[in-house]
Amino acid sequence: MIIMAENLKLLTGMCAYFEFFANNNDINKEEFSMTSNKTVLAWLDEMAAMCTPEKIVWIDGSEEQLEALRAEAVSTGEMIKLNEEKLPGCYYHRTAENDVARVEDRTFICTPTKEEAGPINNWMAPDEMYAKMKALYAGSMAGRTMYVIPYSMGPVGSPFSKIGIELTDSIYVVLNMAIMTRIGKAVIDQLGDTPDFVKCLHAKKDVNPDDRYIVQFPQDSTIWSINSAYGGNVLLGKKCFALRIASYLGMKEGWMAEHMLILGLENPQGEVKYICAAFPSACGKTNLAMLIPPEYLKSQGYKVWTVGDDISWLRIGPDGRLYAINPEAGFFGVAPGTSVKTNFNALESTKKNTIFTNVAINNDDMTVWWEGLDKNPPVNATEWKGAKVNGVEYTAEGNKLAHPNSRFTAPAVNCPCISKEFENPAGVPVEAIVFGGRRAKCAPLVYQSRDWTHGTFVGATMASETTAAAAGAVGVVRRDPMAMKPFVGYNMATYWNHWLEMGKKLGDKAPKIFHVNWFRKDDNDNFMWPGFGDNMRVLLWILDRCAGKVDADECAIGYIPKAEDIDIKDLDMTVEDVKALLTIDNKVWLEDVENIKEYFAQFGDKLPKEMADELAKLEANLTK
Ligand code: GTP
Ligand code: SPV
Ligand code: MN
Repeated sequence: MIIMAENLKLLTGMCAYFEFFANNNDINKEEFSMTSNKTVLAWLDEMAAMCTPEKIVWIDGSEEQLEALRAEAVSTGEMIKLNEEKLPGCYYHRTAENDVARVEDRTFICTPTKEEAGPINNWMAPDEMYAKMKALYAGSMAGRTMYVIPYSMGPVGSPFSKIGIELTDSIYVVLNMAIMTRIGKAVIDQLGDTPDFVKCLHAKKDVNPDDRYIVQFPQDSTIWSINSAYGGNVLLGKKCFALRIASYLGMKEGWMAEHMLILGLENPQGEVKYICAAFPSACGKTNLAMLIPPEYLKSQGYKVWTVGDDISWLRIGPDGRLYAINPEAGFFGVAPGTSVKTNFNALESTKKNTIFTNVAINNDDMTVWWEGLDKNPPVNATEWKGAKVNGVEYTAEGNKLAHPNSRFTAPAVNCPCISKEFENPAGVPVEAIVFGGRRAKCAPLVYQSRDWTHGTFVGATMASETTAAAAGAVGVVRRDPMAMKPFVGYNMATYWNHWLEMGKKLGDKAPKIFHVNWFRKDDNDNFMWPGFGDNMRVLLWILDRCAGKVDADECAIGYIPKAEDIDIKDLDMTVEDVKALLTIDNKVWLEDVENIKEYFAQFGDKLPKEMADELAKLEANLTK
């Protein structure tokens, strides 16, 4: 066995592989593993005995090892190397046609009781789910390699950070995790001998959608995923850990894990204020986080710095204020709609060391294309499902070359506007929290909540049209509290209560809470607000409110800007247009109130009294 191991080391170019063969008791496992942590090794043994991989490879995070894996993935066709001059270090990956988005109907929160998971999560008793999944995992990695990825969510060693270990049989997952998280030897060394890590198991198996399960066991800090090879279903550090498991840990430990971007807005005096914003999937977090201000503001010296584009972990700092870190190290961003004009910084971030999933390939020069990149689809194209087509004719017929949820996985360090606080282990102080969604009608461009409790209600009653980020119908309005509907790891009503508790601890140091809607439409179905970089105009109003620099009108739903306080300089808009964006149609809002009543009813007596009181207040205000 030792000889075989030696050969393998040679084969992999003498790189720092740490490996041992499963089911092989005659070798000293510790010698080939990166740790002597007994909890880790016992768990690894148990998982290997169940999945029976041919071999086990520890991921040490070295560039040599990752490069060898890229070469292997290219040799098997799992990834395609893109143009090294135009897109250095970039690769293409295509997933199965039935495996292109998160699967919410197959995602489970397995708490001991159904009540702990709450009415809007799928639930099964842990024992039952473990038994069901063990049968699926049995022998699932036969003839394959199990990779062991130690990873840290948050800077290694930060008091905010948490460690996970993902076992996976997919090189695509390893390479994505290497971009999205901090991985390797430094992480396992940080873990030391403690049992304090999240146990993550992923087997690609045969990507059979009927046996696909994405399962969180919050009480066991365990995540099991099987029969998918797509993004959020399998990059277990992301939604599964950093939101579902972490939201549960946060509730227990007094902090928060939220589906929020973090941006720093710098004014011409060089002061930077930080804003967190929660929008549902594919509703503009990456875009807002990397915003480029309109020309006239840019020339005055306004800038936006990106701390995070998807997830925030928030803790109360020594000064009593709320501090945020981005637990991730990369962006798993929506490709369609990303262009030089809409999101220059995101596009720049994808120019090197990026993995593209389910976009189209331009075969002439081995670069990538997606709808909205520019108006020139490649003639000699391969569409996302793998067929060679004339891209001009194909798109002219109304077909899409890239999947609507096609994505790029790009290292955060590539981003031209990455914040200098990105690695700060203490995080950044949060001035404002912004909720938002896609609402064609109803929600105004922006409004401010009266206080933290009302702000919690505003978050709890968020609704948005569904997008291609999750499998299922697109464009259907659904309630998505705090943009956490698919990501809360316990009872949503208990989660609202946790928000209220955090508010009590923060007291008058609590960030101010706002709601925005970039997606309001006129009667001709056109967006009424230009969006993208011009969203800066709304952010400035928000920060002025936080600083007490601008008045507002109190109305039924909270504080609304005076129309002339939203700066429309250089825009093809009038104050009347802004007024239209700020109108509140009581009839539409009262319909929403009825819907919220029904929605709240399912939480029974778990619903915090404050939420019921706020709803009654809203209804009274609207009927006054
Ligand atoms: P996830 O990664 O799924 O969490 O998505 P996200 O919230 O980061 O959304 P993203 O910024 O990737 O935007 C999703 C889609 O919304 C893209 O097609 C964008 O072009 C579009 N979008 C973003 N911001 C705006 C805006 O201000 N106005 C309009 N009309 N569209 C926007
Ligand atoms: C989202 O859907 O909110 C995403 C993409 O950020 S995924 O990682 O697939 O969840
Ligand atoms: Mn997201």
